[in-house]
Amino acid sequence: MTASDTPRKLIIGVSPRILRQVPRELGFRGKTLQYLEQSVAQWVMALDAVVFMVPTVERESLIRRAHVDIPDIVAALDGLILQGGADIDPSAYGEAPTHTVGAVDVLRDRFELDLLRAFAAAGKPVFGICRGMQLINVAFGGTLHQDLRADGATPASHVHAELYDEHKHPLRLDPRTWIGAIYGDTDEGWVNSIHHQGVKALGRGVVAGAWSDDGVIEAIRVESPGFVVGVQWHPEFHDGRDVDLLAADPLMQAFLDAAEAARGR
Ligand SMILES: [Mn+2]
Repeated sequence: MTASDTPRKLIIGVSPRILRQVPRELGFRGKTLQYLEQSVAQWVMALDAVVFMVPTVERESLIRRAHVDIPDIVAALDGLILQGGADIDPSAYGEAPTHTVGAVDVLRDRFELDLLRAFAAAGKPVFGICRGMQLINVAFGGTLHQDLRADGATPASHVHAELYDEHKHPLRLDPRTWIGAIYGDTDEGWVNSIHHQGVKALGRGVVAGAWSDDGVIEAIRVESPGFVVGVQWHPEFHDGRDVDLLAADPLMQAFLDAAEAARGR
């Protein structure tokens, strides 16, 4: 057996967060940063896949003239992870923003929507984390609560500034769904919670599979061939230190298994 007989490792793309107002002490005066919080990348690599960051292509910029575009990115990768981050501009789901919406980034919204639709159309898996899950719902025509509490969706807070990723709540899983199957030996658990928005109306063919104890949708899957899924919590922060929290690796393994299956087709 030679090196060429060894199948190459899966290559997973992660879309970056964008920082347009860079703190002075970091330098980069007047520049925009696209960045990756390392936990996501470390989580993927721990399960033996290669991770590349996929910088946002700004349509009006010089990069566009280099003719690198969505199909080139889809062709180069076996799967896509959409990270958490800023609120989605409500115009993406046909609403006017209320005062509860935080900073938005329309360019990132547009790029990630195009990217995820292209991966889904190519039959390559997409895994959305927090904002990424919300974006999947929006991509298929769903809507969001611009703020869960202000909308009256729940009296409980799904975000806690001081506790940050130590803020958690119980989760109920539907055993008949993909997420229920992953955690087959239990239909409940705990997850962290670092979000103030959430799914309102589900998109076309989007199915919920997990809910918080106060009824907020916490996991979805697009009901189509392929594997387009999202979770509202941040599994990349479930590092085993809090034994109450659902193990993260079964989720990532399911995503990588889907990427391997898609590669074989
Ligand atoms: Mn939550």
